[in-house]
Amino acid sequence: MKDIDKTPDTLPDEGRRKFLNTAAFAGIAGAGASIGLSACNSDKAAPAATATAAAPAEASEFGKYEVPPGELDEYYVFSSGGHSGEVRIYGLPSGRELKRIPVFNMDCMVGWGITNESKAVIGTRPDGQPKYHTGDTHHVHLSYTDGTYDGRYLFVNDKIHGRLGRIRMDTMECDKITEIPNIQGFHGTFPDKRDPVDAAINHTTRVFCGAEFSIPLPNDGSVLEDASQYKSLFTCINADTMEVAWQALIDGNCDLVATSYDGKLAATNQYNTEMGALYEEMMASEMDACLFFNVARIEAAVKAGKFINVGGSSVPVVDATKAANQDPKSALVCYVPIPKNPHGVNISPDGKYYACSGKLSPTASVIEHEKVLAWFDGALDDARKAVVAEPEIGLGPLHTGFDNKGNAYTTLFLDSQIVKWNVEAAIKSFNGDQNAQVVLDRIDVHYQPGHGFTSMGETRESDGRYFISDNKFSKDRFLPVGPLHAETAQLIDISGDKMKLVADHSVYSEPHDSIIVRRDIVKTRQIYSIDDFPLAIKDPKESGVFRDGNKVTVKITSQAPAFSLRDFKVKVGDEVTIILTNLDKVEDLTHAMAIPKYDINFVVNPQQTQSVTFKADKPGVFWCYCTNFCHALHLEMRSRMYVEA
Ligand code: RUQ
Ligand code: CUA
Ligand code: CA
Repeated sequence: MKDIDKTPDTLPDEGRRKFLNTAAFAGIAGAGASIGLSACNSDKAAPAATATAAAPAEASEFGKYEVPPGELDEYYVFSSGGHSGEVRIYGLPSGRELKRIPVFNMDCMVGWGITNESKAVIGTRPDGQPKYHTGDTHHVHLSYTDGTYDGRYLFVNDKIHGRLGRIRMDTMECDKITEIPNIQGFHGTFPDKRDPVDAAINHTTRVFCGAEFSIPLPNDGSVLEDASQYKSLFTCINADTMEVAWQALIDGNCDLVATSYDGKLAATNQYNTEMGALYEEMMASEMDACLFFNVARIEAAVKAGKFINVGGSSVPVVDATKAANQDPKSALVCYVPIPKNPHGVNISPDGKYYACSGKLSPTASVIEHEKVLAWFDGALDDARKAVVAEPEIGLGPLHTGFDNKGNAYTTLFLDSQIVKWNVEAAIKSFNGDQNAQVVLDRIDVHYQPGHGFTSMGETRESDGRYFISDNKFSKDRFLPVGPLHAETAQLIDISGDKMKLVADHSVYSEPHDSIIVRRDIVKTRQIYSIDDFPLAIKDPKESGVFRDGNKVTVKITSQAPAFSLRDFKVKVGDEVTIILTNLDKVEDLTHAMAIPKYDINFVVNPQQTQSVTFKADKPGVFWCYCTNFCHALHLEMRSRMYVEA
């Protein structure tokens, strides 16, 4: 640490990069060293903004990537919000943040976690409060039709509590949340792209979910310390009903997830084949694996009753452990050995290859889809032979995005770089062609990239225009804001031979993964249909206070700048339900209702109905006011709740 302490506060870009790299590498090399993969071992205060990577000569071009006032972006970026438990939307190339969609978190802006309607989606405890107050979103993916985004749904995982959230894209609101039984650390997720059996179903009907942390099954306290008895499950959820369809018991753990374009395979990389409980144990062996699930065979096994149930759950669990799957011709899963603690598995837009990077090995393994299918047919004697290339690309490779020209772009965490490499050249080189030029370009990013993704790159319509590097450290890139820096999403133009860094977008901590979606794919609505809400109050004349014993329903409508009830009276001890319908039909004319001391704040968009239920436990006068600026008389838009003692 002494050397680090001597590090000057202001390092030029190159010096800082080397320092980060050395520090990070020292962590890996030293057995038992506590810093591991972290590069964040400087306890220095953030330097004032100093470094600029761009050469001045390039500066004049940056205007090309700006979006002038009044003009719209070309792409949407959907991004997970990490600790916040939300999903975020920003525009590209501008980087302008457009919206945050609450999913696993509470949000007063919309009343998520506060209204009865949102609580019904989130799930509640017996006292009516949300079951969980925390979330950890990592991976976002849209539903597919014909191998490209169809703009119906967006799926997002919650790593902490093992939940999958679904967002309907017309209103960009979460409409379903499913908690997966018997897992912990739900990390990778991916929707399928077509049905493995029925060729007529060419859209998403399943979502696959990988459990990263192995646990005792059942996790009821009967097994605690003995990690050799822990297990992981790989889960399939029905994308339409959002019910858990089946789970597969595996050896080792799951990390990220990918799906094939033909619907036949779902993949998960695995960094803990060792089944260690401590990180030294998890990096003990030279090889881990990438698993490929044969979806049709698993579902046939479920149909044939070849499953068990675990931990009191009724979900069928098939046996996808190695011991039970020795014969490829009947195997439910194929374990492809991959070097050391791989992270990330991504499929190329032509559907032919998976890239699975080593993290602790400087390699990307290229796995050929057809070869995995051949293994399942008994035509490949060794699953390792499905690996058709394994180029050395740099240190700490994590995630890979693809363009439309056969090139891959992999984030190098330790090198703080993006490396561009050619897949076919890597295969040639693997086969002995010494002239094959595998690595085509490298570019510095700032710093320690995690996810990286290309525009439309997870679809057949990958367009090769942009790459975003979601970096884990930003240090000197933005004005310091205290100990936790803003994160960076760096925009790279990949349309030419050379990658060009064209923008540093700051992002609120901490996006894990994002996708870049062409704007024509996303079709939203601005006005709800009043009939979508069973509780809707369609006429202000239906407003009023309706009492049934000590249960009181207050029906109110809003039309700028007034609520239909100027006041309403309830009694201490009543269980009060307020139903509010916004009768305004004008786009963007949203109202809201906040009630001081009663912890209530929610919005109603045009033609939307929302409700809240609470105990009237405080007597007095309470101003119910509109919190969304809606009209010149917005401040005057109020009602009074009288609570009689
Ligand atoms: S993981 S930095 Cu949660 Cu997406 Cu790879
Ligand atoms: Cu209605 Cu402000
Ligand atoms: Ca390992």
